[in-house]
Amino acid sequence: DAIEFGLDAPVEVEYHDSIGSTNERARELADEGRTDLAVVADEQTAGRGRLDRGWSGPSGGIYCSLLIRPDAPPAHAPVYTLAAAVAVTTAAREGGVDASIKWPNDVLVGESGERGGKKLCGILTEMEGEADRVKWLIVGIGINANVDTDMLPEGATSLQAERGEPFDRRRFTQRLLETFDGLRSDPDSILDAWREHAATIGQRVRVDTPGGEIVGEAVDVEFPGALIVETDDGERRRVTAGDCEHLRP
Ligand code: BT5
Repeated sequence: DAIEFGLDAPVEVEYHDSIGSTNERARELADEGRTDLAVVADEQTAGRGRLDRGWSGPSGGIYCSLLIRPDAPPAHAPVYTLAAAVAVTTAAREGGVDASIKWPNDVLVGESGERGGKKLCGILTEMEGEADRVKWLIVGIGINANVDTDMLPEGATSLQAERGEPFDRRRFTQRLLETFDGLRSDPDSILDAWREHAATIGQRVRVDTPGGEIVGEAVDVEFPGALIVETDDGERRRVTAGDCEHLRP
């Protein structure tokens, strides 16, 4: 069930059965001046997460990097991470898996359950700016699709494990690319869709930010992707980067 066969995507797709990292490959294509394409693989052997963390990429997954050159300042980059999270969540829900987004870059399943959500997907957005404009932007999306959970780190889940049967990875990838394509030129629609698909809004959260830890209630998201947290002393904090944990009441 390789993704390649019969994929009907809104952008050009470069497909690999196995690759080190689709983000690395997309970067090579960016350096060649290319744009509006997706690098997609079934297996990744040297996948990367944020902050030098790794990403497990067993065969049966969907590893996808979108290369775009939006006419936008570098500061707008986070909104494309939100758009990708919406696209993954949409495709998962269409397939019967009740996924939701954890700010900023995770898609979880079972967030409303007692033990908290399990990670289905992670997103790594990389960018180069040039004179106040984005030169290239790569949105790397790793989805545990038809993968056994014992191939994954603790706390992870897969589409197949959640539904009890394999997903059509081609269809999922197609819906992912279509949804992202439909959102990417309209930041307002991205934020609206994000709020609709997010688990984080309304939760009590702890966010580890470069400037220290913030605890409070997540009340909204603001362009280009900042989380608004109301702390216990009633202060409204605007968090632009960090790792977020949903706290159980
Ligand atoms: C992410 O980082 O969640 C971003 C992952 C992006 C992966 C995609 S795959 C396509 C493209 N090519 C790449 O090389 N990368 C992108 P972060 O929030 O830092 O989370 C990383 C952490 O998630 C790790 O430290 C593990 O704890 C956990 N993890 C690793 N592999 C996982 C998996 N397959 N499923 C769930 N959790 C995983």
